[in-house]
Amino acid sequence: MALAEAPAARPILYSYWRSSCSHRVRIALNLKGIDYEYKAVNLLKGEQSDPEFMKLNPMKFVPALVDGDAVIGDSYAVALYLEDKYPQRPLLPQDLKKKALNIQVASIVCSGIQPLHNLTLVRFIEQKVGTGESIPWVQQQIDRGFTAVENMIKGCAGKFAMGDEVQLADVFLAPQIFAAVTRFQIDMSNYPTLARLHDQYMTHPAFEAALPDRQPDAPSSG
Ligand SMILES: N[C@@H](CCC(=O)N[C@@H](CS)C(=O)NCC(=O)O)C(=O)O
Repeated sequence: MALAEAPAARPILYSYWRSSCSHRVRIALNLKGIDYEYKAVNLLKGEQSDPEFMKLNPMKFVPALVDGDAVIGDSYAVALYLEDKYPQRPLLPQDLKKKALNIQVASIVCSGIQPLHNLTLVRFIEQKVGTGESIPWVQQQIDRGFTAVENMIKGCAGKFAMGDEVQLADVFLAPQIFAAVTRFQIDMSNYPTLARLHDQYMTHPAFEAALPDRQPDAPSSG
């Protein structure tokens, strides 16, 4: 007699509602149709420095994903892990040049833009340089990155960044554009392609369900 297999436990996402890095992972999970458990880590209360959480992410950052015995504390690593483990609804194309372009856009967001406006850095500027001084700094970093990405994708973008299918570049661009518009007062008229993508993302179900204000720990939620 065959024994019934125990159902696999759902992956657990450690996330903060407003974190753009967590937002990326929520989009990737939704696109791949993966049901997951949401655990909130309140960055403003310093819960990222809790010793238990630091076992999951020694950098004291969200997100972290726990999938069985896999513990991954970086959004880019999580996206690539999900792509390999859950090949349904691929995020990376077979075409090598298009794949490299996706990875380049994702890298610009996660190493050339977001780290330059993360909470630690913004707090440091506000304390050491002066109140309100972080905003022009953040805007300059986003403008620099968006100028590069706009030029890179304007010739190949369709409905989404790389054509008419959602790909990895979209997973990284959507949260960055959302933060630029809602938190950092970036004038998106300078970036017509990115502005158009933003409108697409706001109405796509997998992206919509990942929006910050739709998360259980969002102040407006529930
Ligand atoms: N490279 C990391 C960066 C993670 C990161 O910067 N997370 C931010 C939120 S988007 C964070 O936890 N910040 C907390 C802090 O700066 O104390 C990733 O992509 O996951």
